[in-house]
Amino acid sequence: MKSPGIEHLNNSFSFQSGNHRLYFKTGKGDIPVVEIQNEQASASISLQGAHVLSWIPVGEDEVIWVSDAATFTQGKSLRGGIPICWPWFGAHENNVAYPAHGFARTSLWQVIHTQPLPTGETQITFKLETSQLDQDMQAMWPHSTVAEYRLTIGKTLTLELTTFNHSDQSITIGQALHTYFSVDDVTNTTVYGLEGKDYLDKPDSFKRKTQTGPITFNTEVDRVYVQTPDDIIIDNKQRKIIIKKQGSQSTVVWNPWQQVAEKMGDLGKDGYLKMLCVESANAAEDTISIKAGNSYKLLVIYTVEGV
Ligand code: TA6
Repeated sequence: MKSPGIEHLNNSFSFQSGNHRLYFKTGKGDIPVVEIQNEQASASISLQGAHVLSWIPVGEDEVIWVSDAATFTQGKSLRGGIPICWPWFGAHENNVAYPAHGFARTSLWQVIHTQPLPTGETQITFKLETSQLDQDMQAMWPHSTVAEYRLTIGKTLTLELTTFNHSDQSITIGQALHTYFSVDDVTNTTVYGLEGKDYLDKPDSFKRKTQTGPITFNTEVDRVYVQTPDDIIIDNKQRKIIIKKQGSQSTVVWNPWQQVAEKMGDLGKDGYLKMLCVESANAAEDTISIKAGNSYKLLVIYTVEGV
């Protein structure tokens, strides 16, 4: 889909009242970006992938990590932020030539609504309609499906991804909000909430294992924790990030560690020490079946607490 142009976006959706402001600009790689400022936070979201690039609650440091070496290219994924993996997670089940994590993160999303809320937060809603994608993508996903993504930006960040099945058959989706959290030092970071849960260990041929105790980081971690709908806490000594979720059965935890990061080439120097992905997902055995005419919502709320 073609970008509607910054002027048109600003005419249709920008607003400013006092310190509350939302406007569009051309970002890196000529990709439109929406900038949001209110009394509780600021945020920046790329229209390609409806990809959150920054969220800074007032008085806090940046919560979202974007690699120094990230490349911003139309139609290509970007290292960092909050990529939306949809309508499948990881490699496609039947065709490895299809893009990993689906096509939502590399597609241009439409802005359909913006609103200053009486709470002082800002709301913006994006939409991706598969019937408007190019032929190649429609061939990969021949089901009439719409994704709506509503973000509420304030002291907390609320992300709601709703999938509408407009086709006349059931569909099965995999999905993740593949959030790269900014951490001071991943070796000083602990993830709580997955103790005793089963996970599929990607670096060990997806073997099923059980988590003992909280998760700490001193090697590559690339795991899909299944049947994990409960809250997660990332504690990196400087602060805690609390992840509350609904409609997310899986949690993916990923840090590539040094060797894999070097091969990937876009994590920047020692970038792997500064990031941690904790992804609210429906993946592996937790994919979601949506009947014809029905919808499914994944809801995630992030809060930051200083310690
Ligand atoms: O969510 C974890 C993961 O699937 C890892 O296996 C790792 O490859 C990562 O995502 C990044 O994927 P990407 O396609 O963005 O390079």
